[in-house]
Amino acid sequence: MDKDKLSQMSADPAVQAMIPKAKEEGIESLWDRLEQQLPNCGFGDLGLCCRNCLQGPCRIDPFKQGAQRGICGADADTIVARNLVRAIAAGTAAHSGHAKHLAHILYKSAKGELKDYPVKDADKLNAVAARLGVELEGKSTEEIALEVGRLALEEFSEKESPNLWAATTVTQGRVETFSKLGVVPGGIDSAISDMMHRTHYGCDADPINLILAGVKCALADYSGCHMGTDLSDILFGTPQPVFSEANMGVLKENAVNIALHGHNPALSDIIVQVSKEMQEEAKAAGAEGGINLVGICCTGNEVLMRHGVPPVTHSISQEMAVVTGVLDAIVVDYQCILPSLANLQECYHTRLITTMPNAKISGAEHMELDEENAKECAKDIIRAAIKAFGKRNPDRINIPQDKASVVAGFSTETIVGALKAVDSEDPLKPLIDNIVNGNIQGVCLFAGCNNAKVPQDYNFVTVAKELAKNNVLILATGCGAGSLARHGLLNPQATLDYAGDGLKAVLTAVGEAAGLNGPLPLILHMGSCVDNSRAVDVAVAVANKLGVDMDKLPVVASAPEATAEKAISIGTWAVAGGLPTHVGVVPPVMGSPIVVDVLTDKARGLFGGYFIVETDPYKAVDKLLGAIQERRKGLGL
Ligand code: BF8
Ligand code: SF4
Repeated sequence: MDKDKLSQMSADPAVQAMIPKAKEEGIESLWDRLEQQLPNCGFGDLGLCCRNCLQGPCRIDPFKQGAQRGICGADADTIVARNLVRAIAAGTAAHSGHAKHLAHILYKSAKGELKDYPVKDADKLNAVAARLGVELEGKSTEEIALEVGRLALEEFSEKESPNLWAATTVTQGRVETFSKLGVVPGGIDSAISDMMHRTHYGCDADPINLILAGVKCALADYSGCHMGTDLSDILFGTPQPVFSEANMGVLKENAVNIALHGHNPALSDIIVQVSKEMQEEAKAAGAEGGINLVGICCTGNEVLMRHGVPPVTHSISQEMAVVTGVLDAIVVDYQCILPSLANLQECYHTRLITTMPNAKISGAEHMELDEENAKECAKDIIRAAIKAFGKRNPDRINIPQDKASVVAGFSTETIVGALKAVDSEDPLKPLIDNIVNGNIQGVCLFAGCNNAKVPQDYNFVTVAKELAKNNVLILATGCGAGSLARHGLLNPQATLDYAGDGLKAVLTAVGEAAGLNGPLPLILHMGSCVDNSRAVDVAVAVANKLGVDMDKLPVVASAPEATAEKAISIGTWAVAGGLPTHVGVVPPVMGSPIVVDVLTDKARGLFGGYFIVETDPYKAVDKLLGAIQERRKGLGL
């Protein structure tokens, strides 16, 4: 296949090696389907198609007089705003559904109903409980867990008071801004439901009112993300620095390769735990290398952060992991799983195993997680993979050798711990001093997915390298962190190769003080997409220490290859949180001048944050650096 064409699909050499193999073997890939879909519908692209009632679909033609309203009279601005906020609601439902699942597990576990889910990190439990106002004195871990589980579940329903997870984790200044604008979320599910109500036929037709409600829902999404992080840490442990590798070279020909894919650690963490006991079973089946667990997408991030499980690939290249011919099973929970994985079973022995009642895929085998017998379930799933190992087709095997070393596990606690090695009394001081003296110009959080419209990883790698060269400290989550990991940017060598002098000096000083024998990695992996909340915690701590609000900090965010509706929710709360937020693909809002104006300009007056839509990565770098410099100037730096 033509080299140029391949590099238009993915910048990852392992993926580039697998695409032609897939072609030869007659596999239809995501990129084939992209071609079949092009050109995208122009109305949908602009956000100008409405299907919210049975009279439609209605489309607004921006170039044609006389078709400026849908049948009911909704205009372009209303239709675009409705579509946008429905996407925010969907993202919120996904993130918070994940958190709610963990809240049920914590609650039932505290009642003694789930033996396989004990509290693993009591310190984190106590810290979260104290933040939520739970009295700790004289209570057992189970009693505290019960209370936190109950409070978490209450956060979903109708409530008068502000959502605790949002209210207790942002700056006072943000609380005031959100109160003034009427966007303080109460119950998370109520916020989602309100979004569906107001976008129903004949309801909210004021684009500004719709967008503000969308912001409120996005802040409920933030609560869900933060809750997801907190409860995962309580149940499965708060991540510590961990060494691993990333990309397809982590697959082993002589081992049973099992990919853990989706988002929630509820099953995947248990699989990691029991896999240790099952190595002999795998060996007895002829797999000398035993069981080799690998990660895909955010479930991959969860098990990387806590156990060092190496990620094999992410997001749009998930099919290509199957094309290697050595993946024996893909075990999925929910979100970001390509249904096409089921079709690949026609050509490869790889078993696709669904495990959640709300994410079945036709053609896949369903082995539902029974939380009361989680370890047994996990063992059954591993046995299914061991069986599949014997069915490999030797003619189909080709493992790309690409892999990069990765240091992950940068929870807020890890970062503060590393800074404590420099100043045990006042850990944030070294970070702030270096921002003030300019060694660190600012901070950028990379988040979000790969997108088939962008050569995979190209925007991530280009923007990250340029920002690092300009002494911007980089944090990353989600498939963004995965992308940067596969390209070798999450290790100390990358710091030496790509960091500007100031950044290099800081990462080296902190890394050496923390006993790493070298610098911290160029980019700090903070976890999965819900773990964007960890980055907020760091920014809030810095803002509080400096005595300014979030919208004054030289902190920016970038989702240069965003795809999922969840990314729209996160981007919206990042903007509401005061951050200039770059998106590298054009979201379907361009059909409404009012919506575009609010998101990219008016938001700034209301929240301090705003969207930067820029598809050219080099121009995006200029804009992000410009935003950082403007903030520095505002702080007198
Ligand atoms: O929640 S970055 S493709 S896996 S949505 Fe999905 Fe996007 Fe990946 Fe993580 Ni986040
Ligand atoms: Fe058309 Fe209005 Fe129905 Fe939307 S809600 S499909 S614009 S009639």
